[in-house]
Amino acid sequence: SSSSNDDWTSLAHIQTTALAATKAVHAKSPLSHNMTNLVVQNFAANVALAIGASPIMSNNGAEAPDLAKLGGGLVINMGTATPDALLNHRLAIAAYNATGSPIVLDPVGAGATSARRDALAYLLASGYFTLIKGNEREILAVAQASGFTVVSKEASQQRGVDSGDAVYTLEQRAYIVKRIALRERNVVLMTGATDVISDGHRTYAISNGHKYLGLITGSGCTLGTTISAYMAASPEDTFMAAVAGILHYEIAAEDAAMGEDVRGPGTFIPHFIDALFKRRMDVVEGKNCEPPEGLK
Ligand code: ATP
Ligand code: TZP
Ligand code: MG
Ligand code: MG
Repeated sequence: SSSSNDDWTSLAHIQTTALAATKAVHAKSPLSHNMTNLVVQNFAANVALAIGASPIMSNNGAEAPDLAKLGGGLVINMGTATPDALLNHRLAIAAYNATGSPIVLDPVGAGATSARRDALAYLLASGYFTLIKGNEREILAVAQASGFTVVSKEASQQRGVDSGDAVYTLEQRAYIVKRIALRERNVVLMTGATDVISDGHRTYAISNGHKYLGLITGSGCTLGTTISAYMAASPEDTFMAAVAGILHYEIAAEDAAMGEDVRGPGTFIPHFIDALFKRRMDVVEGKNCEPPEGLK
């Protein structure tokens, strides 16, 4: 149930690669350097630990050159960014680009205000992002910032950090992420009930996850943290690393939501951390690793 590509060989390959990537995060415990918003700091650190990564929340650009040498990944999340924060982000982007380590950009709320649109333009002009992720409105803001005219202004106006109802069809979403990825020569992920991810050549739709992820704050941000660790641990194919991170995250959400004690978004959160950890240990021990339904 995880891919638009129903070719058996491809799905088997995705499954094998995803399991190997989960094991790589466990084995390498990569640094996940988060320059993130004030809302999700603690949640993101706990998600990183649960999947086997080593989190550091550091917003000081001056220490980025040292951290960038440690083989980890960086998250630039502009959820509560200020002008001062953007200067630190630019220093960190330069440091990670210099070592070639991966960077995730999450332009939170980029479609909501002109200050956020300016911040996005500033960040995009600051260096190369290995992966750009966001909800529909945020990725539309990225498309506009990179000069595409496929997007109408009304469609991209965002209220706060939440995306609202989906505006585009799955095919249109796939087209948008593919076009941006080809232009930026990176990986682009548009999240939602169905996530669409592309490196310009491969484009997958992933419909795992649970509606509770849409009802808690920080699920998009902590997916970015997860992907940063996955890309750092499996740098040979950052697209497949990101797919693997999404599958780990969303299968864990499904498992957590099934818990008897889960009665809503509040009780979901601690069970989700547990399920992220359990999914990791199951994969490491070769348990519960059945391929997606389409494989049978
Ligand atoms: P928004 O603020 O618009 O909710 P976000 O940055 O929180 O955006 P989401 O689009 O909610 O990001 O995606 C975060 C994670 O939650 C992704 O893994 C996504 O697949 C998952 N998710 C969100 N809503 C649902 C849903 N209704 N069903 C399944 N998974 C979902
Ligand atoms: N306000 C500024 S950042 C933030 C809020 C509520 C968190 C957004 O988290 P997510 O992961 O995009 O839902
Ligand atoms: Mg959400
Ligand atoms: Mg978000």
